[in-house]
Amino acid sequence: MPSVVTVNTTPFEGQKPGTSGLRKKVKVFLQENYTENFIQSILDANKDSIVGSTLVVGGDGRYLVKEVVDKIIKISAGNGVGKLLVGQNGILSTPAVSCIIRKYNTLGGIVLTASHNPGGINNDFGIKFNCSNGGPAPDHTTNEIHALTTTIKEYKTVPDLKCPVDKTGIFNFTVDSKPFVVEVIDPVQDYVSYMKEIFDFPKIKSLIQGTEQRKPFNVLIDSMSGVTGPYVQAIFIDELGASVNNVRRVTPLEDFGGAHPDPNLTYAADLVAAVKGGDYDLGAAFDGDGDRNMIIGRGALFVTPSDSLAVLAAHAALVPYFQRNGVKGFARSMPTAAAVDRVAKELGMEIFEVPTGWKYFCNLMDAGRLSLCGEESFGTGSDHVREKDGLWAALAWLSVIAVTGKSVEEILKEHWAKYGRNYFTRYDYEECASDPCNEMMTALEQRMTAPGFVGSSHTSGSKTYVVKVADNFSYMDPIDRSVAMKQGLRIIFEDGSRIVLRLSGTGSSGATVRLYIDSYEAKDVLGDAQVMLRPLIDVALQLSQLQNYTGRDAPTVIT
Ligand code: VG1
Ligand code: CO
Repeated sequence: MPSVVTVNTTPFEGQKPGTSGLRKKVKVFLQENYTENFIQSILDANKDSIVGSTLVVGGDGRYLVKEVVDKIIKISAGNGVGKLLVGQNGILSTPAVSCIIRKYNTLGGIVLTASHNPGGINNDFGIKFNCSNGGPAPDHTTNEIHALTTTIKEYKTVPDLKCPVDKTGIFNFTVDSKPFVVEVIDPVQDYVSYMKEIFDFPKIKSLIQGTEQRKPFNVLIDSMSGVTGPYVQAIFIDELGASVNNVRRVTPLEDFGGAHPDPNLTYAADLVAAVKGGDYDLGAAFDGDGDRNMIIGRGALFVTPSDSLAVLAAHAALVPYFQRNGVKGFARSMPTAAAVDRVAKELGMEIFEVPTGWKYFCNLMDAGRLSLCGEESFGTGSDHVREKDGLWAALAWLSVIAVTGKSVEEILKEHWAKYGRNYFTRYDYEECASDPCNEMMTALEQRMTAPGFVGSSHTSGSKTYVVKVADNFSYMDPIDRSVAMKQGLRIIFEDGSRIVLRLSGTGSSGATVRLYIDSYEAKDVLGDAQVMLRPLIDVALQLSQLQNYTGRDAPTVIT
């Protein structure tokens, strides 16, 4: 009979979860006891309810997922967990983990992913804990996990417990006379049947297959060699009748084929080129763990995530899930352009502005005040789960198209004509040196908060902007009244235009600077965002001295 072994260990520095879990280079996780320490600390943070509990375990298929699943099985057994629901081969998308936690009322789940960061031995890995509501652990829980990692002395494991995860089935073990169960589950089944409840699949199917009156709506769906491949095959090919020519990169690869599994115009450039050059009506791509999405229309017309959220909010009533459950409110992260705010106003709906990171939406959803929300970083979702959900977003767009009979372009242009347009762009400067970036943020904050800054004028070309508000964003959760401070520097001008600057909390080394710019136009809605926003970008670069501090004269990624 396998039995529990207690292993002595010492703390590692820096096991502090960021915007979405602990993300480091694979080689960091490969250090002896590094991964074990963090898993033990997750279980210790739940120590009052861990014995006999059920947890969900799965990841995005990247390098190290299988090895870490095996460690989690052994350490869970060592800590008295009753049952694990493990995705076959360790595969579960992030939204699927959230769906399964909620469906089976588990204590939570452990998600193995570094999301949109590259994979492989020389790249990134990540571990995230989700709570019983299916959502990413809130700050007080991740702070507790981090505190535990700084004092850890031992972990408990069952080294002799061998559990294959390459086939579905129920595996019963007895560990020191107590039962321990591993159920290896089909990664897609629960999620796919949930999507069939949320959306009208027959309607989307007839859109994709066409009818006697209408030619098929030709989609190109790109899984970027991430975890959504099997979900895309099950949904688009098996359920919705698309052909293999409608999907690409649907086999999950440990290194994502060497690519950056991030669905944006830079890293999904080949999807953009394929849609531009081909006869496609809609293109969609998802990130490594399946929570992000990019939507483009015919000719590769780009839908900014901020607009995507607003369009879906305006059409939410067309989705069967919302018809049954009602639409209760909208939200966006602070850097996300305020397009959805205008829809909320029109519909008389509550709207919330939260810090960056999906965890900040979840309390509002649990309290029944939020149905639909999004982030400018290609995250869109609803209260059907407690993660953003890439495939959900693509299906939501297809639903709107199926019901209205309009193209992506018509939908977007009609939206702008009605509500006006929030031009938006984000500049990312990836993997800069940390110290100068921190200095830049400190210097800018000092300048912004010095007397006289509010009211000051800033000119670029023919445009002059007058500062109305300048602060480091802080947020009080309306439900539990917890406060998140220092969530990004923002300068809001008299005309409503905004400059936001923050440092990424998902990188695994160095610093990534994100500069967000947005500006509203009521009438002039058909311009090019980069041209329209140029004066404001110049003001932001002048004010922040970003090029001096980072030594970069151009961003790594422009969205
Ligand atoms: C980024 C995005 C944020 C998103 C987070 C996790 O965080 O800006 O909006 O919630 O990634 O997304 P940061 O701190 O790097 O800006 V994912 O797809 O990595 O789970
Ligand atoms: Co992701």
